[in-house]
Amino acid sequence: MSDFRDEGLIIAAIPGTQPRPGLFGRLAKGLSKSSAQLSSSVVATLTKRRLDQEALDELEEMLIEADLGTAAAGRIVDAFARERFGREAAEPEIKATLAAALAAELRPHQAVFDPLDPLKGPKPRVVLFVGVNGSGKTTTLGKIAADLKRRGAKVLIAAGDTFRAAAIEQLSVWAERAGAPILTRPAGSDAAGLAFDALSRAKAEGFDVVLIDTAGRLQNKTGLMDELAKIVRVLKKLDPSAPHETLLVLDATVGRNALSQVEVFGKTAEVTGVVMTKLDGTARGGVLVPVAEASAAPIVLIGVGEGIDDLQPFDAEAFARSLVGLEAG
Ligand SMILES: Nc1nc2c(ncn2[C@@H]2O[C@H](COP(=O)(O)OP(=O)(O)OP(=O)(O)O)[C@@H](O)[C@H]2O)c(=O)[nH]1
Ligand SMILES: [Mg+2]
Repeated sequence: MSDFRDEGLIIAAIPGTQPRPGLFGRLAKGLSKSSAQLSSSVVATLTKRRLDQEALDELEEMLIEADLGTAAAGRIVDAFARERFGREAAEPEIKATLAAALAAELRPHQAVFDPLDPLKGPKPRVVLFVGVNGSGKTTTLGKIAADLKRRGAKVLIAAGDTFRAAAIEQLSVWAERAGAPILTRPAGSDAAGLAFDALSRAKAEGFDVVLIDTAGRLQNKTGLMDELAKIVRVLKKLDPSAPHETLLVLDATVGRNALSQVEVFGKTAEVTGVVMTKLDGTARGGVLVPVAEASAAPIVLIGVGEGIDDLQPFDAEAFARSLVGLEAG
């Protein structure tokens, strides 16, 4: 049995737990730009028309334009070709077929992020946040801290982005909002040293989780990548199994550029889960499909807004239905 409360936002995907009310509504609203684009183009092209080769070719083109990638677009078109529509397909059938095909693409790539799962190993659990500049690392860390605190966990935040003073201030605001202590060092300090101190303190004081922010790093800046490797090395001196989770935070608004980030960070850091943020700010939410397929690590969380409650567990079924503008299943 877990010592923690079985309710919350980001653990809603765990069987037997209570999702917060309104989760699907927030998802649908967050994805409204993407669904407006995708469903209107697909529905307009296919409704009241025979699904002949020409229609299927047009569908494939649209799916590729919606950033789904050629491989997934091909398989989704195949699913449409197998479907025995009547002479003319109606909008609800088209949307349902598209949602089912999208869910089939995404289902193998979803997983639950739950650092409080007692089966995962001894505490404290260390979660490292990595990604390029501005992808949403600090915001995601803040949202997760708030959720873990609400579930009754003892959470320590480490301001490992020692690059900029503003980054430390931003994280301090999140720590206060979440009600979690934060360990900081002046800008310019060694990030690995701070991570070491944070884990030492967490072990000594019986924390459940340590959340470590890092500086946004461009994949081609080897200096910053080396610093990331150093943080990992130093953590392992205290706990060879740390970091237990390394979350790669990706910004959906960059579209297919996210794919190269998956590749580079997958090589450098042992990424255990992907977080896709800013899905509310883009019509390119379909990019989650090729990202999920390119990443060795599963998609665990999605960001659909800047607020403390705008982080959700990734649920392939719900995501697929929202993306085509259908109600909760
Ligand atoms: N609309 C929206 N905005 C988001 C989301 N997640 C993060 N943001 C915003 O994106 C901006 C950058 O987020 P940060 O969390 O500072 O990104 P970061 O990766 O820590 O950035 P660096 O520390 O500069 O590398 C902020 O203005 C956030 O409020 C989201 O899911 N939706
Ligand atoms: Mg940051």
